[in-house]
Amino acid sequence: MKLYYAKVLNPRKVCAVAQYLNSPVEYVYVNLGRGETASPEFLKVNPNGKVPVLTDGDLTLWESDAIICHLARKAGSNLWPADDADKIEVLRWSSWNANHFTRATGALYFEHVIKSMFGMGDPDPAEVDPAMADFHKFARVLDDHLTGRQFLIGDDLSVADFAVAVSLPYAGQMKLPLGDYPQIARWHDRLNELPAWRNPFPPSPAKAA
Ligand SMILES: N[C@@H](CCC(=O)N[C@@H](CS)C(=O)NCC(=O)O)C(=O)O
Repeated sequence: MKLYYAKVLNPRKVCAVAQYLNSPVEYVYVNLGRGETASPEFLKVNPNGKVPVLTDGDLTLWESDAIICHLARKAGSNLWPADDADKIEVLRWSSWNANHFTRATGALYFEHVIKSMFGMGDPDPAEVDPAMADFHKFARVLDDHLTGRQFLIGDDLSVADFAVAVSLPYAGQMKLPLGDYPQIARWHDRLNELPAWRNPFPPSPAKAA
């Protein structure tokens, strides 16, 4: 398997799952600063021009949430739950995350992290303020859900935890007020006990795509 990645948000969750599972992937670094996602070679792998992408034999899979489910299922790991009702829960939280929670934190990540990484200017309050309002709205939902639960889906770690927590390692840079949400902070502290979560990326870029 080949995993195309860059050291940014969505590839982070895939690299973390691959490291956690010891998945036999060859990491292929894609240099966003050099615009490599727009190269004709890369667009053949992912016509969306985005990382991450996984290739596994004849299968080419884009979308980080699909990739982490594939890696977990292939490894026979209960990160991809055995129970059908729990699989629906994975779908629910992944969908909620993409449409609400990480939609808000992703905007904050762009304003506070990506703009500074690529010299794109200061955060724009017109983008930051509504994203922060959305963060509060959906963080309340997440915090309430986590009350009395160790992980998102009961007491077992699943791919949903990797998906929904993806922006939290950048909370400081993004100025997320996690102190207002003690259950989220406690849950993320638990994820931080995993070496794969703390250090998801391979040691050095292997080669450009
Ligand atoms: N929904 C996609 C989002 C992928 C995405 O937005 N990737 C960003 C990095 S986090 C990217 O490749 N940006 C580079 C570009 O757009 O050229 C997923 O979850 O995989």
